[in-house]
Amino acid sequence: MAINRKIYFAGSIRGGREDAEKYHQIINYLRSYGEVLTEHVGDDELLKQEKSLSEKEIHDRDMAWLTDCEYVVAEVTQPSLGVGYELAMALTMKKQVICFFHSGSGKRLSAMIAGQPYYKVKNYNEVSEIESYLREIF
Ligand code: 6K6
Repeated sequence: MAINRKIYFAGSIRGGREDAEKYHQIINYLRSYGEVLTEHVGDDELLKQEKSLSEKEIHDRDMAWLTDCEYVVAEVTQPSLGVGYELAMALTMKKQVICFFHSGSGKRLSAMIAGQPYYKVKNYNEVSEIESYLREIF
C-alpha cells in the first residue's frame, strides 16, 4: 500500500446518510491507494465517536486533514453543505479532486460542481465501476 499518499474522502453526514454504504465501499477501494484520513464518513460506528467533539473541533481537524492531503475524493450524489464547502476549499488549496455521482439516483448534480471543470466528475451506475476508475487514476 502507498502509505505516503493521503486521501481525504468527503461524503454527506448531516445532508443525509442514504448513501453511507456506498461511501463505505469507496473508502475500502481507496485504502489500496493510500491512507484515508476520513474513514468515519463511511462508518456510522466511528461517526458516533465524532459526536463527542465540538463543531469547531470537527471543522478545524477536518480542515487540517484537507490541508495535509494530496487527493480529495468525494461522493456527491447526496447534496451536502459540508461536502460543497470541502470541495470549494480543495479547489482553493489546489488539491486533486475527483467526484463520483450516481447517475441512476434520479438526482441532478449542482451546477456549481458540474460546471466547474477543475473537478473531475465521474458518473457511475454501480459502485464497483469506481474500483476500476480509481485503478486508472492511482
Ligand atoms: C456525527 C454525526 C452527526 O455529526 C457528526 C459529527 N460531524 C462530523 N464529523 C466529521 N466530519 C464531518 C462532520 N460534519 C461534517 N463533516 C465533514 O463534512 C466530513 O468530512 C464530510 O465530508 C462533510 C459532511 O458535511 P455535512 O454537511 O453533510 O454534515
